Amino acid sequence: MTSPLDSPLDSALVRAARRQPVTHTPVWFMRQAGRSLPEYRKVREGVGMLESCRRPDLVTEITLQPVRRHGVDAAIFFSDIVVPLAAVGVDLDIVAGVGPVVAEPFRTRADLDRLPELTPDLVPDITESVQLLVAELGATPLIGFAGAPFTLASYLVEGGPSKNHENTKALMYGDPGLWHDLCARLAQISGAFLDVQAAAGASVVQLFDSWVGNLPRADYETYVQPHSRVALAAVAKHGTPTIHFGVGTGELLPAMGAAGADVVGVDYRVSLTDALARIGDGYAVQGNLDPALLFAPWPALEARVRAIVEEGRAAPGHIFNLGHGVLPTTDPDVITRVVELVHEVGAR
Ligand code: 1CP
Repeated sequence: MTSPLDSPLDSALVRAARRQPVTHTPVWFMRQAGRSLPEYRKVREGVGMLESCRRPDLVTEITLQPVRRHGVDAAIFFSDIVVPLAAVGVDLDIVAGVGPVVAEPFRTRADLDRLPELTPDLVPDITESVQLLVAELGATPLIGFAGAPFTLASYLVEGGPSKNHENTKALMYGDPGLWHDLCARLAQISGAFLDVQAAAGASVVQLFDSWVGNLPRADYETYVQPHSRVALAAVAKHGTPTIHFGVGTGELLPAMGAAGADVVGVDYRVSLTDALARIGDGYAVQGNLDPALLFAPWPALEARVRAIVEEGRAAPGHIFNLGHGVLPTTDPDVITRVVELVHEVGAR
């Protein structure tokens, strides 16, 4: 919705993140790349997930697919939160239908030796992919991202996806010294991954702390927030706006904002109105349609989209999104229709 000569820094997405006036409510979808698109499944045929994240030809094609198809206001860089861990040498794989699996889970101080610093020379392909994308995207902003220290630690310590995070919590509460050292390493890796993307031209970055909603606020502030603050601060020198998102984080929203975010991501369990009352007007908000509503009959979905856009008008900045990622069986045409509706009712 901008002319090709415009800069992504003048886009509705970047302006909303900076709490500046916008021409319309910007919209993108977490996990818009991959997942539900047939054109994604086609280019991924016979290529492993981790390999596809390291090939600039595939990364650029997959990142652009949802922009072409849906007309969203931003591209999200096609990668995964474990890509920087693999880049520093952690033995892991992304197993289809499972997610990230770590060969030897992290449990002791000796394991820290397997987590060296991330330096840009370890990820030249990421710089190349971002540069190619920024050139292709013109006025459409590219969102870079990384996993936050807590969520990365949960995969390393559990060895893979986990419901209860019991080993992670046992380490955190049982050996706080080791926990803080582990998270300090992860904050460096996460921050450096964001920095590489911002330096190569990403206009916004999002820090995903997907599983941190499993902690009470006081523990979040003690064990997690200082490390997430370091990761987010890594892009301050570029002036890049930051989005901070987690699932089930209703109790943590003010603390996640205070970690140094410009935009607080809100999942679908808390209304934007309640979220704004909790965080105050010092932040923009992103969210928060329930991904399952994309399966509901159009009148029910339409009413909810309109209500969220309306609630968002009271925010100092609102980026329309889901409350978590697109579910794999979502009908892509429904996503396109939601984008059109947000642009129609979100026009200023
Ligand atoms: O083979 C495949 O196609 C694997 C599926 C897949 C894809 C397409 C995985 C495995 N990751 C991705 C890409 C991805 N991952 C993106 C880029 C695309 C986009 O957003 O449009 C992003 C932003 C991520 C981030 C990610 N990976 C998160 C944070 C976001 C969230 O959903 O909370 C997390 C937690 C992961 C881990 C992960 N990677 C893949 C899976 C299936 C999972 C989750 C596993 C679990 O439940 O713990």
